[in-house]
Amino acid sequence: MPEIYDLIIHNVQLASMNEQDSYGIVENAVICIKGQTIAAIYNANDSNITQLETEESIDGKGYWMTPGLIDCHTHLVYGGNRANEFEMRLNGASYEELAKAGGGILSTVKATRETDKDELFKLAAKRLSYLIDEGVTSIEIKSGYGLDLKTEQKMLEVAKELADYSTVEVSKTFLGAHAVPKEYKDDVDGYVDLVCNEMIPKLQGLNLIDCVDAFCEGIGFNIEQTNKVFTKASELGLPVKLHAEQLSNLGGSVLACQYNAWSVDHLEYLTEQDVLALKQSKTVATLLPGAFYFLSETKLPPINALRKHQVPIAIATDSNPGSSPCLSLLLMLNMATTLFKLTPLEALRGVTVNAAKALNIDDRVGSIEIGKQADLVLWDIDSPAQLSYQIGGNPCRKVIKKGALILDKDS
Ligand code: DI6
Ligand code: FE
Repeated sequence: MPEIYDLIIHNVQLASMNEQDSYGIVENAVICIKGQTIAAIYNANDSNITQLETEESIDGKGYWMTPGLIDCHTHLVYGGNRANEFEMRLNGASYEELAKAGGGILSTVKATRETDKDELFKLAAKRLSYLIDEGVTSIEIKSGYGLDLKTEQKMLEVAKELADYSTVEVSKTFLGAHAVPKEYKDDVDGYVDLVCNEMIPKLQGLNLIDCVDAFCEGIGFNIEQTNKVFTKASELGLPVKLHAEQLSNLGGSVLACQYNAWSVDHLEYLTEQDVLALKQSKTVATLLPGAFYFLSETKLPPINALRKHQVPIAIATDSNPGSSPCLSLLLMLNMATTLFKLTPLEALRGVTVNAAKALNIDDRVGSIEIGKQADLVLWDIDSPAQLSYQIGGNPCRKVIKKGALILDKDS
């Protein structure tokens, strides 16, 4: 008796992303899905192919298929926007000056505190829909625009509800140490204590934290304060990641590696010495070309050193109202190649396999392999490089999440 599959997708060019140095291409592929899982992959010329039986099938029309894309660094839940500050910056004010003047992150904190949960949800769901439209099937969402227990909780609850509502998977990151709230303006250590002793334990108790993050920066938290947050997270068995080396080098990446961080993110000011620490760890280097671009940064992350030492590189939107108001992961592929000179293969690995590593979900998503979750995207493109090359004109045609068609632009 031949096995009966739930779904078969045939007539696709497969970029499986399951090899280090290639797209892992299978021409004229047939993907067989059982439940939520990839059960078999064939080439249409295979002799067994005639025996396949299935409940449902999709003609892939010769489209390319990649793994569902993964946006592994976003701040998608927030109130308001900062188009006004954007305008001020263009009239001469710097990002750091705006932050110091109580603008920047704190103006979004004010707006987020004032926005009720339903409205926050609506705003974030709309943003998420743009990402899904371009093939995103897993996403990370950070808190960090509440900076008090109530609002941090509200943000993380919205992130959790987005997962149920949208069918994509959401990894929830607690970023209480994102900025110092005005109530603690003169007592940063007091705020760090609040984060460690109250927020992390309570929010973990509510099952709202998958990972703990901090902004280790001159306008954020110093190494000692970051270390305190990481110590607490580790005591409670929570993994960590870090915003590090974005505007200066404080040594956050080396610290994060000592805690086996899932990733360190931004990294424009990372040194080759820091890269060696990454090499010794499993920590992923997540690059955020949208923030680099939007802040008109000129210091490039040390791409060649990361390459030389084979540190896995992920790419994400950093979607946030201040430094990367970006709702297109495909645009990040383009910027990763044009601004950071990643190859199209490296860029695509950055939003598939390596992004999965950065969220510690690479055992089930990030590549197309038998036994992995059927998170798949069909693209109307002539080659995988076109995903990085093309600017605009979204070529995504179908999105499949856990074996179910969640978006179909051909129907
Ligand atoms: N680094 C960033 O790029 C964002 N947060 C962070 O820690 C910026 C957040 C904002 O400006 O609202
Ligand atoms: Fe960020």
